[in-house]
Amino acid sequence: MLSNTLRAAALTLLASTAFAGEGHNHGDHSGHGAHAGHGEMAVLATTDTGLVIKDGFARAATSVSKSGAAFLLVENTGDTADRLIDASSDAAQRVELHTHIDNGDGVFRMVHVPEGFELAPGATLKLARGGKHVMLMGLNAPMLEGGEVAITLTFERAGDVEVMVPVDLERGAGHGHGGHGHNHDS
Ligand SMILES: [Cu+2]
Repeated sequence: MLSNTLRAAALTLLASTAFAGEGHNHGDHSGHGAHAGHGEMAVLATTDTGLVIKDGFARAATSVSKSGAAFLLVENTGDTADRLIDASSDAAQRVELHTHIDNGDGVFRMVHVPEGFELAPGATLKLARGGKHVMLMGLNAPMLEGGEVAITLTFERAGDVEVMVPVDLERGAGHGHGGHGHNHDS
């Protein structure tokens, strides 16, 4: 794990923006905050089976956060169903597929989804703030603006697909957000 740590540190050291922060939570209690502000629909990877992985980004609430999350879209342009069943990354000690569920009282709670997310033919799986996401627990290095996180997505049918996801700390933070995480300097 040490070499992983060094690698992750090297990646994130590419970022030059320093920012102060407080708290260490995942930051997404308020749910429907995912209005993409300045997203390009960059394609990160495609598979022979017709999956198109695009529009990804990763974030953590602060520079001292112990965890972060990654978000992206997976479009199934093929004619066979698939399923996103796992994710892994050297950037964190533990990586899980998560979603948010509403307890019924308006409070959203993150839960691990071990069975993963279905990908019907023609459907687009959306991992977005306030909803499904790749959870990165125990970050090996701070997640800094301008950095990148390598994430391997495991699909039931298409197998492992590695994507490089840019760190974007501001994305989706402008609307319906709980109020934490507005700590960037610029
Ligand atoms: Cu989570």
